Amino acid sequence: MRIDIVTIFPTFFDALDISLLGRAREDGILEVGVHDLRDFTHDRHRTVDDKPYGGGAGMVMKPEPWGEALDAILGEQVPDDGADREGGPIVIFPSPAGEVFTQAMARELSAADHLVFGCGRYEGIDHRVFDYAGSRASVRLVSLGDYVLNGGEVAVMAMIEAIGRLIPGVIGNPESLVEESHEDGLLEYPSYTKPASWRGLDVPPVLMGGNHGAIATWRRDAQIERTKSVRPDLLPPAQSP
Ligand code: 6GU
Repeated sequence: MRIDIVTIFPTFFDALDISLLGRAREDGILEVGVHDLRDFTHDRHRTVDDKPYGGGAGMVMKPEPWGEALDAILGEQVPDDGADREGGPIVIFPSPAGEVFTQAMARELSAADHLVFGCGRYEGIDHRVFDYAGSRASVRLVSLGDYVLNGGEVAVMAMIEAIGRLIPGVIGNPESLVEESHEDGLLEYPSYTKPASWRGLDVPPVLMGGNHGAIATWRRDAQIERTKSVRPDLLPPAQSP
């Protein structure tokens, strides 16, 4: 997979060199390009923002640098003719006004060949940038959840980690992916390791008994209990009597 990121804080993404995703990049599974939006300006101050039409607080990101950045990244990949974009690049703009990012979305996006992330700052990006990007690629506005961040960088980092680890070959043991929170619609069961007794706290005996059926049942029950108490919204609606 190829990932391009447009941001006014390129060093923020230095952290992508480390850990699992750093290894995936060394192995050639993942290719990442980080682009400084200010490199696509032409004035002495490298201006990327201006006052909003209609007034109001804050600044809005100007469309011109975004247009040039998208042109440089997308190149001739998709003609501007409204053709079928299936399989083409997907441009993602992090936004608290977007659809909520989920494990299902991460899995879907992990199958793409090319993702482009556009990190907005200030009060947002001139809306025409989304329309223009939509004429060149599939566009999605995506939110991490119901709270406000100062800019898209932290959100994009989270999305890249969630997506990147689902790309085949990135995680050494793919089986570790199937029993995680959210993969089967439930939160994951609690895990324990040695010692069996620690500071007066004991590991549930069933996990040490070697009865695999009993262990599976205990884990499933623990998942359901945990989900009921912390995230009842994830459970199917209760049966009416
Ligand atoms: Cl994706 N961006 C910003 N700026 N704030 C957010 C968010 C994204 N998701 C939740 N809050």
